Amino acid sequence: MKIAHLADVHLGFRRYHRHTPAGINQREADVANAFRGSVDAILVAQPDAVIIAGDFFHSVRPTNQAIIFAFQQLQRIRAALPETPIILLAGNHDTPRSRETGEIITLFTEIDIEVVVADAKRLVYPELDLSVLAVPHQALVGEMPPDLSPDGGTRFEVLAMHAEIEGTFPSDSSTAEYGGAVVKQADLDPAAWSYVALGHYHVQSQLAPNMWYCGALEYTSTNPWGELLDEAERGVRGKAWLLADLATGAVTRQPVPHTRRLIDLPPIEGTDLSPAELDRLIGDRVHTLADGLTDHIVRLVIHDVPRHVARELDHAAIRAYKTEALHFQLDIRRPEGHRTVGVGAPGRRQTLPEVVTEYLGRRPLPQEVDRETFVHVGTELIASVSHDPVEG
Ligand SMILES: [Mn+2]
Repeated sequence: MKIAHLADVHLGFRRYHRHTPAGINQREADVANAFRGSVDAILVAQPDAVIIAGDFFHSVRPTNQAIIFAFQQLQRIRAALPETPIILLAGNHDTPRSRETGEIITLFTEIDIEVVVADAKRLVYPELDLSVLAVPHQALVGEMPPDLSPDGGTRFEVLAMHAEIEGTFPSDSSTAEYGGAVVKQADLDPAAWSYVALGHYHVQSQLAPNMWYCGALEYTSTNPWGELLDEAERGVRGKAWLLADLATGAVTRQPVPHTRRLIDLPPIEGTDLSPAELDRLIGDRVHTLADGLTDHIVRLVIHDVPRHVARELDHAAIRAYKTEALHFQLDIRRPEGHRTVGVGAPGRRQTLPEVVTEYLGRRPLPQEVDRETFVHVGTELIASVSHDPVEG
């Protein structure tokens, strides 16, 4: 009994200003390719069931292009594996604030996909001796939290859920997606289940022998650099889905081929350096990349650079780096006195954008304000201010 466990596909995600020759945002194309590649691998693996644990689309109203692409890819699985249950549950990104809006993912019921959008639903497949309790985001934010226990009717019992399991995200939670439902560890007994397939956290992580966040298929959180740090801390590199064999308990990582490379260059301590010295160090860092900047998403943080020094940098060279890379983020930070020191993980100072992102993510909002948009706009604003002399 093998389950393909995917989550946080975020189809329709867009970032940066580069487009494909066909005029599609390059990151949207990357995210689509990551899903297409995963579907290719699912067809080879021939699982007995496919679970997509929420955030299939990046937004409640994806573009027609994203919807058509999603339909085609799900249809490929349906056609190749006609008897295989495909279970798609809604995450916080898939769930409209008003039920009147409706969930686009319900469209896929037309090709015999089990779509679970509001209440938790127990799906039973007697021929597989399998039951799946599918718990979408909406089910966990209502007044009556669902009972998260198996019913004991089948040999294999799977819990699939889109939520934050309390206390399992990194202490510096800037990589966590905001707006997720929180489930207390005490309300969940993984040992009672054959497997627990989680969605919401974008870095693959194992919470119990049989309980996993499979992670996103691409870097689609608001803080991809934090995702890289979390990956390093967890000994994970890159993006993948999971193939869980419920009979043996073996869970194997299925890497997404050709994921776009994100490169966080070693930061520069800018204290007391002249603009010319900084220009040289920036060039040195960039030239450590054997295959150059082309096609990569690259960040270089420089600490402790006063405004008047940043202004004198070689902006023509910096513009050339920006033109070459898919995205080159030169993150120049002011001297200590101007920096807000946060409460991040030991040894890592929270940056001002991180502090702001975290605050906006927690701040109570009127119901009609979309949290993700609110946080995104605030983060972009603070980034544009702190990059002022270089970006402005
Ligand atoms: Mn997500």
